[in-house]
Amino acid sequence: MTDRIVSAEVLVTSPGRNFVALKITTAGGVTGWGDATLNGRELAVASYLRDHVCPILVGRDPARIEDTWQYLYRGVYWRRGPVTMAAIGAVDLALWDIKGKVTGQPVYQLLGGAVRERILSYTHATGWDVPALLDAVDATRERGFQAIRVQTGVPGLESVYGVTPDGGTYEPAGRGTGPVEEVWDTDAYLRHVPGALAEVRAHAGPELALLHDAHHRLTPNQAARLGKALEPVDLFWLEDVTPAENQDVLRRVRAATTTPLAIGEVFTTIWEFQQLITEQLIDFVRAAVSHAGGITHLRRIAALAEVWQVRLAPHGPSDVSPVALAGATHLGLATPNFAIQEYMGYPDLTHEVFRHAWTYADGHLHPGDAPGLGVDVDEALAARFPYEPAYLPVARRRDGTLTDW
Ligand code: KDG
Ligand code: MG
Repeated sequence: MTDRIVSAEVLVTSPGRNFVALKITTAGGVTGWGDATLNGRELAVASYLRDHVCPILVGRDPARIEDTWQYLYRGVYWRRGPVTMAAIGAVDLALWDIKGKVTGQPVYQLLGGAVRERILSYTHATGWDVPALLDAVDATRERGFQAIRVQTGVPGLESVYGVTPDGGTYEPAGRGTGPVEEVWDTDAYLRHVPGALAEVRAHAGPELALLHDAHHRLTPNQAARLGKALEPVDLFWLEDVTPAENQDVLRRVRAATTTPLAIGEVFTTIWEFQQLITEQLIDFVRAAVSHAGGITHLRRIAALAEVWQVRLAPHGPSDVSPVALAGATHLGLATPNFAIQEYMGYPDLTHEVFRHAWTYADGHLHPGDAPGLGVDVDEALAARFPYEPAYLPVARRRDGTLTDW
């Protein structure tokens, strides 16, 4: 018998950081959860959903996931963009959750079943100076991680992406009424990072997978130089070397270095990945299941990538909620060309609000076998933590010019 959607509600909560969740309920009494968190712009997606998407979901058949995706993408005319795609992603995740609960299957079974026993994950180790970074790498290995993203401070700079000077947990979105302004100096970064990462490799030995994120800050020529300089470090990947809107310039980077490149955490559709994949300008696709239109669309991006031997490595920082992380782990378990899942981790309160079947052990994640995505939201607890204004930082060069953060 055909079911129908009777309500779609947006929940904005801040248990340790801001999240936007979508709850879809069917006439049959089944609920599904999606993640619509867009770091620093949360309320824009909440409004897009509440004001424009939720009303037109009511009455639709929740089983028709692909048709709903097309309806919200092609049917809107104003397609693409992070707000639209995060909203579509939330609906898509919630509908897969519902389909899993209705059929009594974990979502990975609906995607064709497991192609591996568990999925490799990486987390972040940071140190303001190299000795602190080496300690952080050791401590992270003790937690079982076999793949670690390493970021370090840069002499002469007071703040650097991914690192806290006091060694505390790094969270990019600062709470407050406006963005923090950071001073950035690419030349200082380029002078420091190859040597620092070489020390990490010498300390860690050859087997540990090391990753590094340049966070969109280099010119193509600088990226080519850095990639070459890092070849002896044998990185698993170098991430977001350039702001990749102009993808032609990446040919220059690719021609200069064999250091593997990971790009695309800010991309939201297959069309933004098309050139990067078909010209083999990247090795890893970094899109998040929440920001890139849900499981339905990320699966399609992975299928295109598979043709060109590019692998899927979804974005998974603290701003990708435990609901979306669940979606990524189900997809990762069932996708042959999945490579690795970022797992930055969450504040304790976040785990209490989002109770999840997915587990972390020994450097790997597993989605669990609960029907659907396997995440339940404690709505009463969530209501105790209302939205708090929070912004990602902005970066300026030493002369005050605004640059990419
Ligand atoms: O919201 C911004 C973060 O998601 C981003 O800075 C994290 O680059 C990131 C990463 O690779 O985790
Ligand atoms: Mg990144």
